Amino acid sequence: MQHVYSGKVREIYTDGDDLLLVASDRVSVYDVVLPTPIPDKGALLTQLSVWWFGQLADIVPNHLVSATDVPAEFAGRAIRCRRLEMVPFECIARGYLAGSGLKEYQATGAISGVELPRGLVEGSRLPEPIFTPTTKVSDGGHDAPATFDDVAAAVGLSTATRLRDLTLEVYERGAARAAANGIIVADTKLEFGTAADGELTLADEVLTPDSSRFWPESEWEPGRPQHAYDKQFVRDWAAGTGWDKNPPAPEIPADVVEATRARYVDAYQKITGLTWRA
Ligand code: Q0Z
Repeated sequence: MQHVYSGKVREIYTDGDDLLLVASDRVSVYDVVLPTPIPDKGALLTQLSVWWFGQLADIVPNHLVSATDVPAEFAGRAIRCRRLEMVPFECIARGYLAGSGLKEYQATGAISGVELPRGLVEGSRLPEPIFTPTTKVSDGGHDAPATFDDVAAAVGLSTATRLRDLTLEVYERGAARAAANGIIVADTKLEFGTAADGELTLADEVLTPDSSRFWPESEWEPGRPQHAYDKQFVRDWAAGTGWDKNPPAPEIPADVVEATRARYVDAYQKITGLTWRA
């Protein structure tokens, strides 16, 4: 087993021909990783993603090999997956206006070349979900918007069309399931790759609160920043500490850790209908 990549909160190892994607209990705010872990966060996100792979299997094949055949030290919070030739774009679907999409809309009236109606505000629901890919920036910088035509120029029109259709189909399936249980999925980021047999394959993690914006439906109010389903307690606490958002971040108090863990459990349970192990 060889460690090949560290993200802010996840790691990648190679194991023979396979990859192991390992989710930690680390949490970040304002792009800074906090020193205090959220117990079970890595397992909750991994198991939610695994559940989604099963739910979405009729739409698109995925990279999952096993969620149990992983080293004991990573049990529950890692997957074994097939190593793919990755598509060099993040495939993002948006149903609501937030984040970099909001910024782009405010500056240009469009996101990734998709024209939107005037008068939308932060948190607005879009007339219909849209495909807003970004190019991956390798050195950890922020991703840059790409248009559908950029994707088509890189991978061909038929693959680009398939990526757009799959991304929107996965988003619509996921957003509908979450909405039925009080969670808005404002947007989601998908990664695809090509398997040895040439099949377009869903990779990475899917429809988790780390790869998507989850909002509590009961608190949705367009015209202001929305409350994050998972990290709102950490954000509110961080804002109240006077911390300047530069590393090192302060330790998270126990009550904020517990409230945040409860939100990850709640999102897992609401979406899957399963009970999280105690
Ligand atoms: C996913 C990422 C993570 C940091 C590479 N099946 C695959 N084949 C080849 N490459 C990847 C995958 Cl999933 C791949 N990422 C994203 C995941 C930590 C970055 F766990 N990078």
